[in-house]
This record gives sequence, structure tokens and C-alpha cells, in this order.
Amino acid sequence: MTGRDFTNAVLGAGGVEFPSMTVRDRIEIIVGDITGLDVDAVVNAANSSLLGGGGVDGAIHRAAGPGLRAECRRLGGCPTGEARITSGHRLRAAYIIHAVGPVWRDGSGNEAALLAGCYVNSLRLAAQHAIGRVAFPAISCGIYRYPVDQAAEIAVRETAAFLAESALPEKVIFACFDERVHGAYLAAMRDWKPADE
Ligand code: AR6
Repeated sequence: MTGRDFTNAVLGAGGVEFPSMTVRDRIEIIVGDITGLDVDAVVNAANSSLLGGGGVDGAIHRAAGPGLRAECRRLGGCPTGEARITSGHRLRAAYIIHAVGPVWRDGSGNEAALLAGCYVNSLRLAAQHAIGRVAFPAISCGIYRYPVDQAAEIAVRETAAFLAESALPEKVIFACFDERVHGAYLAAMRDWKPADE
């Protein structure tokens, strides 16, 4: 911790400027099921139809109930690397942000940029909707077979860069479903360096 991260300084009551939390303080890495988290928004690792599937997508649709599928159907799909927002339906979270990650092939198909797009576009939607706490799963790291270490590095890098420029979302939680993914995120966070260092 450098103690000199004032990039998110805000004007407090009475117009006094005070530094908010550092970017590192605003990122939390946990092991757990994303569907039950007490956050304002959960991100879904969707497919471009947005109509549900297996993995975390299936779990979110099951927990949110049939109203989610009906709302998703009205969105008419989403290209890879982009994101769309719906209400949270029966989840505790008020919103669900549906991001479509790339299928991993060999890395030469623009996979890294598309995965980075998922994070940036999801965070942009969160900021636009004044979302305070948002939780991400490891997008593309399951059925889409993205190498977890590389995906975790992208997730941390893109999220940290976004938070350095934006007061919202206040907090990003990486919800890791197993210890392997958890370890990859902890390593990525440990190795991350702010751009000015
Ligand atoms: N909470 C948190 N993480 C979870 C949960 C959960 N409840 N369930 C699984 N994960 P995946 P993808 C983890 O396969 O690779 C669907 O069919 C999982 O262990 O859900 O982006 C979609 O419709 C892994 O680390 O998503 C698409 O067709 C991570 O979430 C396709 O799968 C992502 O795994 C998307 O594949």
C-alpha cells in the first residue's frame, strides 16, 4: 500500500476533500456462490443469446426465476465482449449484468481484448446505474475454457484501471467458485502494480 492513491478523492460534506479507499482496498476476492451474495449487482457469464445456459449462467437464472429469462428475451442478444443489464428479479442483488465472454481457442482470436471488454463494459454499466457493490464470476473460465491465470490477470488489471478513474462502483468482489480460481485471483492481485509505480 503506498498511501498516496488520491485518484478517487471526493468532496465530502462541507466541501472538504478527503482521499477515498485505494483501488486495492476496493477489490475483494472471495470463494463462494455468486447467486447468494449481498451486493447491488452480480455479473453473469452469459452467452450471446442471453437466454441462459449451464455454469454460473444456469445458477443465476435458477435463482432469479423465470422473469429474468423473459426480460433477457426482450434484449435480443449481446455480442461477445459486451454486456447488458437487467433487474435482479428474485436475487438479493437489484441488478444482473450479463457479460458475454469469449470461447478460448488458442489466444490468437482476440480473446484477451474480448475478455477485457467484458470487464470494462460491465463496470461502465455499473457506474451508469450508480451501483455500489458488484460481484464478478471468473468470466470464460468454465465451459469457455479460458486459462484461469491469464483471465484473472485481465480481470484484475482492467478492474483496477477502471476503479482508478471512477468512484463507482465503490467495491468489486471477485467471487471464485473453487480454490484453483481463488488462487489465480490472489496471485493476480499480488502481482498487480498501479500504473504510476
Ligand atoms: N458462483 C460463482 N462462480 C460460479 C458459479 C456460481 N454459482 N457457478 C460456476 N461458477 P461458466 P463461461 C464459475 O462455465 O466459461 C454457460 O452455459 C465456474 O467455476 O459458468 O463464461 C453460458 O450460457 C467458472 O470458474 O462460464 C455460456 O454458454 C466461472 O464461474 C457458457 O456457459 C465461469 O464458468 C459461458 O462459459
